[in-house]
Amino acid sequence: MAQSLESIPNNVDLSSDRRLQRALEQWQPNFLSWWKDVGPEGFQAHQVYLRTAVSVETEGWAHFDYVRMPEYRWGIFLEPKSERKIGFGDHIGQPVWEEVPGEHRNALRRIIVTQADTEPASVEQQRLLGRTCPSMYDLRNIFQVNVEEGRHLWAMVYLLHRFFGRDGREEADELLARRSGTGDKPRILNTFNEPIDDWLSFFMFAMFTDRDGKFQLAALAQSGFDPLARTTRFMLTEEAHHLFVGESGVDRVVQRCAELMAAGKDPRKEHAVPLDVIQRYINFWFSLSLDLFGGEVSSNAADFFASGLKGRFREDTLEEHTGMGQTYKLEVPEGGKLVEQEVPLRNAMNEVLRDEYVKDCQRAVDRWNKTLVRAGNRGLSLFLPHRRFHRAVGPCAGSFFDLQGRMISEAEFKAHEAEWLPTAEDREYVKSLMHPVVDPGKVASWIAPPAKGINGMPVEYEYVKPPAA
Ligand code: BYC
Repeated sequence: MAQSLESIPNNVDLSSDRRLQRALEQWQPNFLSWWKDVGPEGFQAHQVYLRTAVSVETEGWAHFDYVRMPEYRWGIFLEPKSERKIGFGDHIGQPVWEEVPGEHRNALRRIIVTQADTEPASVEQQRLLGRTCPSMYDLRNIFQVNVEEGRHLWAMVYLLHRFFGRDGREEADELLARRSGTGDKPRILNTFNEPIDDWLSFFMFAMFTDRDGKFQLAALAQSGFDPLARTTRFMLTEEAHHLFVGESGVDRVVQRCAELMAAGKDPRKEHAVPLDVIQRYINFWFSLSLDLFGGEVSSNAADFFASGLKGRFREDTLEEHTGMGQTYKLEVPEGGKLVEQEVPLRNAMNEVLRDEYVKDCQRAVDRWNKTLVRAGNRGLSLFLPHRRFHRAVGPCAGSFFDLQGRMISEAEFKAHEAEWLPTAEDREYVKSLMHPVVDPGKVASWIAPPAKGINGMPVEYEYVKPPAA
């Protein structure tokens, strides 16, 4: 029996809108059966020490307790209304919209559906990982991420049901019908169809792909469509934990490798991940995640900005908000070489957001490099490949570049591919390390223990309890 809607925490006064309530009541059991079918496999009856958002107030959004995942209270939260004005684009200074303006309906629906689609996709991608967790702490963390992606899906489905009538309801149903990685009904964006079948990939995904989520949500948090802005602002508070899981997860893999190297040992012989394999995983997941920002020059992006639907990262802190009369310089491949192009700034909004993303990724890589040095390794470092490397979206797709972004021939790329991107052997080796470690406080051979536990609990706390016999 599905939970009654009244038991779903919400601050949108659901019970006062009977039509909406009925529509969501019809969607809810389908969500739960989707969760049971393609959510975390083998752990649906376990008791997991989870954070549940019960309100948007500081003390309400981080309530910790043991929960069985299908009973997690997926709530609908929007930050409170304020007297905001549209902060950028052609409608700058006008009051924000509380309803969808007819002329922006299609664009908004498309943005919301694209955002929404990534949430269930990531749960599907990660569904088998519980079986090979490197520690109980990590097991709990992946489940936390999974239930919150489920909540983010609820957040977007609420917007579709509330503001897009029948079309919105159909889109909400489609969100449960598509499946990551399938040929006939794949997820919308390419990265969300990639398999994630080992924990190094999961940490890379949470580091690089979830970080696209941070920047896209931050751009939507500026939206002139206020319900979207208020929803995404609250989602960002949860997103921070996902990024922590990714960044610190990779850091612990680097730390284990670094400590072994500093002790004169071969990480491979000690069942850890060698540095060159870590680098190839970075190259792969960073380049894949760069694609999620869309093409470098995009009329969609220009339209989204002009119409006030999607701003820049921290738009409210910038000095100029129309993007008019300004240009952006970039190098694109043309006729077999790179040529400099100067495009109107509005058309480069995807690239502007990607710039912020790259800076944030570099900060995390700098931290991993400090970990290498702290363990006693000099002269070794990890790095981000150039943003032209291994792209499948935008003008660089179809051309070949090395890690420094130099244009090369396909033959040259092929000759170096095994140095630059994970090989079948790398993937097999990483998979061979994936044995479950579930004794509280113990960790797998390939990763350092976490620095501290969750919510003030010790690292050896029993974060996941098996179902009662
Ligand atoms: N894969 O004008 P263009 C997250 C399509 S992650 C496949 O260059 P645009 C999360 C594009 O749709 C954040 N197709 O790009 C993370 C268009 O198609 P049409 C998710 C792609 O439209 C981890 C064509 O190529 N949120 O939250 O300016 C776990 C030309 O497009 C891709 C959002 O994405 C791709 N990678 O920008 C859980 C925010 N890229 O028109 C969650 C909403 C582009 O030819 N989405 N295309 O049919 C958007 O703002 C935009 O749709 C995009 C693309 C930034 C994705």
